[in-house]
Amino acid sequence: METLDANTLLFSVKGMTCGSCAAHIERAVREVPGVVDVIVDRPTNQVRIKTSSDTGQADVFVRAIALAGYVAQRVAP
Ligand SMILES: [Cu+2]
Repeated sequence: METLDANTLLFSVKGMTCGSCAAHIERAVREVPGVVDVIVDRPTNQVRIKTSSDTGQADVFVRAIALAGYVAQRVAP
């Protein structure tokens, strides 16, 4: 497993039931400015988001994922 760098945020997301949920979340997160990469792992319900700057972004992603219809909680770092 790769290590988390300073600009990578990890979230636990509730409500993903299929691949289109994962795609839906990925699309919503990619619309947030500053996102470099998004990995949605459905088996573990985790969403890993790599950004160009970590500053104050966690709440923005929680909101973006909520607007897509899912509940996200930051788990790390
Ligand atoms: Cu689904």
